[in-house]
Amino acid sequence: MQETSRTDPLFVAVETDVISRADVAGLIAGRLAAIRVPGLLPAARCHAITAALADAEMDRYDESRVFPVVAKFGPAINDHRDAGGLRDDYWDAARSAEKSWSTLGLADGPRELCLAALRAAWPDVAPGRRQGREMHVGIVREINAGLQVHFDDTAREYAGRLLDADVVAQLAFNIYIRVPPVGGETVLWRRRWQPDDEALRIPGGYGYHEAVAADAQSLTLRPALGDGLLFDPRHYHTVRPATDGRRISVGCFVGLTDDGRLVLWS
Ligand SMILES: O=C(O)CCC(=O)C(=O)O
Ligand SMILES: [Fe+2]
Repeated sequence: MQETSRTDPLFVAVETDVISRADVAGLIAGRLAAIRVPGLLPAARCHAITAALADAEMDRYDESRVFPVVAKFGPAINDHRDAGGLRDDYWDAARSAEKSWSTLGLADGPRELCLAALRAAWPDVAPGRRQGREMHVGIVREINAGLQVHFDDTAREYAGRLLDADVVAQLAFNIYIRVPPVGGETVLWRRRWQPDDEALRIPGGYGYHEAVAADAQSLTLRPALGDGLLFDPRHYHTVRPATDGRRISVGCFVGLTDDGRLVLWS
């Protein structure tokens, strides 16, 4: 008998000049795997941000959990998660990131960059709120050595609701403001977490051995400078190491609320 390997025709990326409402809806509905926006941010603006950041103090994700190391600017919810909740030091980190960014002399902060990218598609977009407080939006990450294979799903990672709103779908959004000449690809797999996957967890880490996605259809996306990328982070995904150069992005999570708004957080 002849074996044929079948692929899901819906697990594809669309390329567009501006993110449209239909594409965001399609991504959430599972009609698409990713939305790529080549040149979302002009090269000159990417260079201006990375140049200004050279003078800023970056910190790192908690190195006991996030290895290889990932440098960042601004808080990441997962570094402040405790017993399914968000520790108060998240808010202190958010305030100090905003203060420190304001000294860089740039027109737009990471919050505005993320909001602006989505506003054309979805005018009703705003930072999410938790217990009445506005979440931090826009984390700058330098992921030179790659990521562990992982998924992001706030509904699983936080007890109850992270935000005051009911988030019915979550997306991940990134703009690449510096890209390496080789490596640094984002890989998505057509596979979501299943209970048995826990056997393949990386001890102490945030991710899984790549075998977790073995045999699943995959999509490899190589970001170019200024590109935007939106995908469903419940699909297992990773970033391949940059063998040379630096890979810096500005990104956030995007939630669709039960009343049809988009809310952002980092
Ligand atoms: O940098 C990327 O391309 C993806 C990073 C990631 O894991 C995420 O945004 O959830
Ligand atoms: Fe992720």
